Amino acid sequence: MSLRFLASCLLCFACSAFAAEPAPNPPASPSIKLVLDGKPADRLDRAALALMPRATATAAAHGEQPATWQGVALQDIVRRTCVVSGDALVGRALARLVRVTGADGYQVVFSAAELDEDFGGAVVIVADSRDGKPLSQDGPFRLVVPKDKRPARWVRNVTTIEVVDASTP
Ligand SMILES: Nc1nc2c(c(=O)[nH]1)N[C@H]1C(S)=C(S)[C@@H](COP(=O)(O)O)O[C@H]1N2
Ligand SMILES: [Mo]
Repeated sequence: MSLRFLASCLLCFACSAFAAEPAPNPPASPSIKLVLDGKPADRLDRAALALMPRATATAAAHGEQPATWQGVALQDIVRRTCVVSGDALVGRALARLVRVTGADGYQVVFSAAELDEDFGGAVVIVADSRDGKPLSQDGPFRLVVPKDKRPARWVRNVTTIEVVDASTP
């Protein structure tokens, strides 16, 4: 066995060992976890939200100048989470809640009917941009509830949206 052959074998081994090293995962883009009745259903990142119908509202929190918020209607996200036959909200679905959680654990709820066009039809936006710019410290996702008299349900840093069956037997 020549020295050269041995050297090339060693080199090959070293290379394959190096190649076998798992590639570091690219950092996951921030996303919102969707949960249906306690079970993780989906994740929505910026790119996924950008593919959904866009919603816009002009609204101001706490004496700030009104801003133009853009994102996706919470109702569209709820519809995507609940795979229900037909669109009408009937039966037990009328006892559903939509719970939104922020990174600090802050939580608010809406009733499914409050958001549904056939009932309350409230405009609630999961915003990813403000005046044309991505959200910074309050984001990347923030709830905007233009018709609420106080901005307490404008959850900052939204991490989770859950659809919860709040009916009792
Ligand atoms: N994640 C998170 N979002 C939150 C809160 C909070 O404590 N945590 N406070 C709420 C309350 S009570 C208000 S009044 C508004 C304040 O929003 P602002 O800081 O843009 O004025 O944020 C809401 N969103
Ligand atoms: Mo508040």
